[in-house]
Amino acid sequence: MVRHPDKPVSEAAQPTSDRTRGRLAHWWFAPLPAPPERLRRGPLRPGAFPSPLRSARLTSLLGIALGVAFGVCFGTGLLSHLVQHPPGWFWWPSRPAGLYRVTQGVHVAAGLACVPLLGVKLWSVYPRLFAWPPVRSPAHAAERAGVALLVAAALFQVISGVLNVAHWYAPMPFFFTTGHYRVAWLVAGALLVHIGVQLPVVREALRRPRPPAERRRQLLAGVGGAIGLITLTTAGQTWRPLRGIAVLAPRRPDRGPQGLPVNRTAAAAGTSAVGAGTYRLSVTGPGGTFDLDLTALYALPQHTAGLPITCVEGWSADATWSGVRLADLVELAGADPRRATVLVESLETAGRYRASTVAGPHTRDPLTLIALRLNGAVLDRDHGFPARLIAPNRPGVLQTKWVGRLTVREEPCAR
Ligand SMILES: Nc1nc2c(c(=O)[nH]1)N[C@H]1C(S)=C(S)[C@@H](COP(=O)(O)O)O[C@H]1N2
Ligand SMILES: [Mo]
Repeated sequence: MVRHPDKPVSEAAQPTSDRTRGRLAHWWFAPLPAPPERLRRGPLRPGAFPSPLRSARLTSLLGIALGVAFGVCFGTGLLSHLVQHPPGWFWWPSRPAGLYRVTQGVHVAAGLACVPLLGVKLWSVYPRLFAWPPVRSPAHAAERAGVALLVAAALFQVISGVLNVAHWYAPMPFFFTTGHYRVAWLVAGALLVHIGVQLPVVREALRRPRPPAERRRQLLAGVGGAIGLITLTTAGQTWRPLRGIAVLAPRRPDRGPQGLPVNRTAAAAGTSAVGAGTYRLSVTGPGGTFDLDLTALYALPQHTAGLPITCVEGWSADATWSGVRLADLVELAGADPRRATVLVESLETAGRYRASTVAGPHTRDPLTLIALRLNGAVLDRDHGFPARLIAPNRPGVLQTKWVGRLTVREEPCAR
């Protein structure tokens, strides 16, 4: 909505700054010359889009639903980013153990719900691409540019998110996580401006009496049905009762070695040749450095924890792990687990997820293990044989496999 000043401001009566502002506003809202009428053909002619299904009311309702879905995606996505790249002020608890599973599941579900919402919303407004005149004033041009940016950024988020869930990285010539995170801020900014501009229009559209259009209601029901269907056919990648109908989900929680999906295989990580006899876990702490072989690790008290692997891509799976408590190893290294941070490094020499940091609440949590066994058997190579980290309430990317080295630091005032 572009507001024009009601009356020309009487310049002589204004102080200088007001006068400049008045002139600026005048220029900003000044009508631009309309293009020649003979260009009004095809989609540009009046009445080119006669569908009675389109209405300000429909567009407003879809806009509200999209705003909520994007808000939820932004909040849960920002949280996931903070958990993976925690700034000094950020604190993430280790309990409830399945909390990240819920927040990331909601992130992916809300993102998938955006697919039909965004599709129908764009369908409901695309005739405006051919509005006449194309630009009425500099203010109108800025508004259109803002909407174009919002649409482009929103499409980028939804498409890149779906590609990531589908493990299809070929069409993305950038690192997914960084691109998806940066463009999220672009969407958030453009969306706030868009809401500010469109709020009066939405209020007006929703105040008007509801039209008796039966077909419009069917359209909304169709959008709701599509969202329900997408949710039902993907939720099975994390919620076992629905796994039988998870036709749209690329992962099933029970498919893979030892009944668990694999993110990166040992062959891909170059860790297939690690031998049980030659394996050493190197531990460095305030007390110095020592090595533990598998016999020494099995000689330490063994504990069992039922914890899910929760991939940021949206799949997750419950499993039963057993091995050595990280807190016990921290104590052996001469540090207090209540105040220690542990750098966990993989035998994998390259790769984005070859190391992770375990801080405060996760270090001392008795459920945090250097796991040696999974679901009742020795860890499969693809799940991190001979030893992998598993901790409660952490994204999968931080559950380092093929652990070769622990570096323990005592933090003066870790929470
Ligand atoms: N060293 C190493 N550990 C890793 C990864 C990796 O690429 N390298 N991938 C992580 C990711 S993204 C996930 S989701 C989990 C998956 O564990 P799984 O393959 O045993 O199911 O492992 C994590 N640990
Ligand atoms: Mo992952």
